[in-house]
Amino acid sequence: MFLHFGMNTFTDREWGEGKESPTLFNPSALDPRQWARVARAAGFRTLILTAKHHDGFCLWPSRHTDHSVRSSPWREGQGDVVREVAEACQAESLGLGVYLSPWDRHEPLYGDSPRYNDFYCSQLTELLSQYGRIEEVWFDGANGEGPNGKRQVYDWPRIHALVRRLQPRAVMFSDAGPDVRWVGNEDGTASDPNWSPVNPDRVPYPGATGSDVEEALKHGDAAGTIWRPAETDVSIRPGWFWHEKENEKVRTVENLIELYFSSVGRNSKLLLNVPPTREGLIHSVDAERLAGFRAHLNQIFARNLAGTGKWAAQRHGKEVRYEFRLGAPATFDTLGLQEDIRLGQRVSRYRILSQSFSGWGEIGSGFTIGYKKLHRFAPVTTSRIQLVIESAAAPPMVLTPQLYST
Ligand code: FUL
Repeated sequence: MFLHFGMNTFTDREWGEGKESPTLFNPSALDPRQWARVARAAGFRTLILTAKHHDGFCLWPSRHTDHSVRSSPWREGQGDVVREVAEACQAESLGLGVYLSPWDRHEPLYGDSPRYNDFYCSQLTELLSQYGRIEEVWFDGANGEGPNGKRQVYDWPRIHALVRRLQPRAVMFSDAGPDVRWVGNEDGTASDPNWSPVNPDRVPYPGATGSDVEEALKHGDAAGTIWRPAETDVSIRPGWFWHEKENEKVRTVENLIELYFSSVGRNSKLLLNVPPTREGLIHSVDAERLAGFRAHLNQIFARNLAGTGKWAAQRHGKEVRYEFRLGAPATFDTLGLQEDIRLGQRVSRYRILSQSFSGWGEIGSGFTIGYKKLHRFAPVTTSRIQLVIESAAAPPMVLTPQLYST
């Protein structure tokens, strides 16, 4: 779960300018434990908090700037949101991730490249050394400076090395990875094909632009040399931050299920943003939707009708044909495929067939599978299904299918 919370929560904006007075930050009932409970009940594993968004206001008392919670009236300047979130994650057995915006509209050093890089690394050091284990570090590529704005050249090799040294198990996210890549849009849809391998030259740094960048982010590369799976970041509301007027625009349970199928169901991780309110709580509407989302997912995936059976594979020239037989005919409308990704990602085109009294009929088709691919279709009743791999980058290794009835 992504949590956008900070100065913008209090100014009702999406991008602050960096000139906001810290006195505006004053959540009346901040309770990260409530965020963590909501997240855990909904099945999330990690909370990623905007420790600093583009406006530069820090949710922890950084020693390197006054523009932080320390200058706010909240907890009389003694508070630390990052610490409270870290403790809540620990208490609820969740991982913790941090978003530290590279673009900083408040910090005067921004644009003075070497000095800002020092500043940024100092802030990162605080976040990565004071709050226990960090699962993910999120580098946002956004920059709204425009052609006449400040120009900051980030020292990415140094930044990456710092994360590796301080939190060797953390994954780093950005357009350009290095570990997890942006999926190329913010509407919650991964593409097909979606290769986890990438050719790193195509997106050389976070925020890189160019005609090929979007394609590279969306699809990855069949022949890529680096394993960099896509992460789909999307908000449960129209904005990333909480706005009173959007309380009526929270995604419905149905829409959240769509998101699940268009992200997790297309070989991507889902990073769903749920922004806390000005009080410092997850709003009841969002909490309700998330509970409904979990209940619906549980219902869909309650029972895998495929049991523990195995595929039988046969090669027909260039094609590999997998066949799966059920002990008795079953009715299902959702099918999950997975490759054994310990051996890499290989499948590049396939069709799924089911046998009925009138013969074999197609119930789905696609390009890549990867870690997970989910298909939904009108209910079929059958005891035999086939997966025809029409092309693959190497001999395919597809795991037993999963069959569900919703
Ligand atoms: C974007 C930012 O500009 C948005 O404010 C938000 O943080 C989103 C996740 O990334 O690049």
